[in-house]
Parts: sequence; C-alpha cells; structure tokens
Amino acid sequence: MKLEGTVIAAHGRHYLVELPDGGTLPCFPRGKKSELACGDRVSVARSSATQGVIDAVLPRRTLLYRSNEFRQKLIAANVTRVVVVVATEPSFSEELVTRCLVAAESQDIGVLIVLNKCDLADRLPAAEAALAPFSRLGYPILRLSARACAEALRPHLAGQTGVFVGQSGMGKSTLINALVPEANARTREISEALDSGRHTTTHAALYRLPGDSSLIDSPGLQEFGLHHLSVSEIEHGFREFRPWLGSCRFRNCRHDREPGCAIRAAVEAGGIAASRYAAFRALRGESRPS
Ligand SMILES: Nc1nc2c(ncn2[C@@H]2O[C@H](COP(=O)(O)OP(=O)(O)O)[C@@H](O)[C@H]2O)c(=O)[nH]1
Ligand SMILES: [Mg+2]
Ligand SMILES: [Zn+2]
Repeated sequence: MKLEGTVIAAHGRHYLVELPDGGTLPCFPRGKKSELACGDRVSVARSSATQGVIDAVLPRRTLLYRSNEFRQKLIAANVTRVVVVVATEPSFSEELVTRCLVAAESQDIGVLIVLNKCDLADRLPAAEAALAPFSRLGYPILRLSARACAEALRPHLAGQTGVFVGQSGMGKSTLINALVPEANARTREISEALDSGRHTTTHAALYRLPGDSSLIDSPGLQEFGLHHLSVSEIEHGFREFRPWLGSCRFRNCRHDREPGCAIRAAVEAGGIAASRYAAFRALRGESRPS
C-alpha cells in the first residue's frame, strides 16, 4: 500500500517520514541517486513493520540548497519562509546573511531576519549596524530574545513552512525549543531512528506548530556556496538590482566593465550600495557558467 508522507529528518541516506496518521517511519530511497530534504513530500511503501521504502518524491514547490564546486547539499524542500537567524553575540557574518538572502530570493521564497539575544544590550548597537544595509533594502527584521520572548516569532510563521538558517550559536535550537513544546521528544525520536541515539543535531529536522505551520531547524552553516546559481539568478537575488536589469547595453552584460552597464551606473549614482555590488561580483565569480 502506498502512503504519502513528509520527510521530517534526513541523515545520509536514512530518512524519517511522517505518515498521515502522525506516526513516523524510517525509510530508505529506492533509487541510488535520489537525494531528499526535510520537507519533501514522498510516496512510501512499507517494507516491514518498522521500515519503509521511498518510491517517489512529489513535485517540490521550492528547494533550498547550497553547493560548492564539488557537490550540493540540500537544506529544505517546500519551505515558504526562510528565517535567517543572527544574534548580537557571537557576531555574525554579513556575507553569510547575503548568501542566505540570495538563495531565498532565487527561489522566490519570502525572508525574515531574526536578530536574537537582544537581551545582551551592550552588543545590540554593533548588530544593528551590521543589519542596517539589509533593513534599508526592505528586509523585515524581528528583534527578540529566544530566552524571553520567542513568542514574537510565532505570528510570522502562521500558515507557513519556515526554515531556520544561520551560523551555529545564533540560538536556532533555543527558539525551536521555546516554540515547539514537543521539540525535545521529537529530537529524541529522530536521533533514535536515524543515528542510533547519538543525540546530535547534525541533521535538519521538521517540527509541527499549531495552526498548520511547520518549522525546519537546519544544522549551523559556516558557508553557503551558491555555485549552482546562474548569473541571472544571482542578479535577481539582489533585489535592488531588479529595476535596472534588462537596461544594460548588452543583453548578456555581466555588469563588470561593459560599456553602458545600467547596474554600474546605478552604483555610481548611489542607487545601489557599493558593498552590495562587491558582494554581487564575489558571488558572480563563483557562479556556474551560463
Ligand atoms: N543571552 C541569550 N542567550 C541565548 C539566547 N538564545 C540562545 N542563547 C544561547 O546561545 C547558545 C547557542 O544557542 P543554540 O540554540 O544552541 O544555537 P544554534 O546553534 O543556532 O542552534 C546557547 O548557549 C543558548 O543558551 C538569548 O535570547 N539570549
Ligand atoms: Mg542548533
Ligand atoms: Zn550591466
């Protein structure tokens, strides 16, 4: 009998699938190459009382992933909201935030930046300064403390499938634990099913929230390679570039030294921040040829 389920945890080629009755089943994919992500909808057949086989992945609405020149790493499937979690302490990488935003924009996924640990007041001004460029671009920023007021995040997740992305130490797991009462139980269930009880959080996990929302906690990112994006996807990932795209003299302009480049003109006129243009050039330099 075929069942449709949702991948709620992924660890190597082991997946934990949530079934329609709410129970979970450890599963292997049938094909050799198929790689799945947390949030994937799958068609499953039971192979025994305690194990299943994934026959097919249903079409994905979105797929968030990162890549370097050698391999790609899926982060989450079917998410509707990317929540970039940063903190006042330890300090965070603005470049990593930029990369998370470009990845989300390239998939047309809405973004929210959460500045956590706002209780550490003396660290707040530096964090605000680092976030100012993103705020100016119109990205919403929610300031909170996971220890005191995690609830402030809940309305932003209503009806959404969200994914937390960010460096480790930013407070993602603390936020999950505050928002999901059964988070610890689920974490234990996942560890037991997928890595024989080694209570580590090396894998992503999907948690259910009341009100038809879900939240995926992903392992801390130290880097977010975007080698899989084309130049066109990267330029669309810089949302303030969009009004000028298509206005360059050359249709295949790389916005480098080409004459009549509308993007460079916008940088010179102050419509695009020089730091964002530099970030674009860095990402374009590692992008796949198109
Ligand atoms: N002061 C303060 N510390 C926090 C807050 N949220 C998390 N932490 C601490 O930050 C550390 C890292 O949190 P964790 O949730 O493991 O981060 P993760 O790696 O992003 O999952 C832990 O020691 C938390 O107790 C907060 O709002 N304020
Ligand atoms: Mg964590
Ligand atoms: Zn150009």
